[in-house]
Amino acid sequence: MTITLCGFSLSNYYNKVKLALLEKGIPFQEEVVMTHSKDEAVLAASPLGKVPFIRTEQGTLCESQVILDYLESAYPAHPLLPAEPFAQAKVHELITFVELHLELVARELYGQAFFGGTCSDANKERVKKLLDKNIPAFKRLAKFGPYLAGDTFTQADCAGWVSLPLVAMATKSVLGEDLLAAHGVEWKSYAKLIGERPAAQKVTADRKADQDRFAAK
Ligand SMILES: N[C@@H](CCC(=O)N[C@@H](CS)C(=O)NCC(=O)O)C(=O)O
Repeated sequence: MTITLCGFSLSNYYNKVKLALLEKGIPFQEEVVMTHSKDEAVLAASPLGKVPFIRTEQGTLCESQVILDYLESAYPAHPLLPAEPFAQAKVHELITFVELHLELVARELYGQAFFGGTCSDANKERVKKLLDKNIPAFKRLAKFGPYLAGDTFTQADCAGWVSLPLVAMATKSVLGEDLLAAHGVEWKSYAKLIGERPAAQKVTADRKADQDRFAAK
């Protein structure tokens, strides 16, 4: 059974799935698909035109967390979730905080931070207010022990490693302050630790190569 990971390597959610595939040692191939596609085949796989999605012999799946949970059930070797149901739910809880309460909120800033757009003052204020509430809440749950959910690398690290640096960079660039650091989240040492893993090094190398190709255009 071959898996095709569709999307592009500058996407944090694409890299979340890619990191999980590499960590689990699942063979896969990559297919470049950009966002906002009008292609019927892409929309059939990812109706909102978001990336990533995967193609499997049984069909397609979108939404990175859905994909990670499918991979976990279909390929139980090299687990990225604890076997015990409550511990498993705690990992999912952390992922929800990273993605729904931090990344999705900070995403409002990405246009200005990374793509030359502008964010209105009202939006900046709204985002700052939300993150000032959500980051301390995340901090109460995150263990950094040294991994997000404790002493073992899990799915939460696939989500955290790709998204926490973006939250920090976007807030620093647009709000003038790295809000994660301001609230005492030691994301830099955490990102360094995860970034030393061979799977993460591959994700980073591929992203940088694509960034260079993109800049050259
Ligand atoms: N909840 C989705 C989020 C995926 C997502 O937002 N991907 C971005 C690229 S990093 C995207 O496709 N953006 C285009 C859009 O939102 O229309 C997931 O976990 O897969």
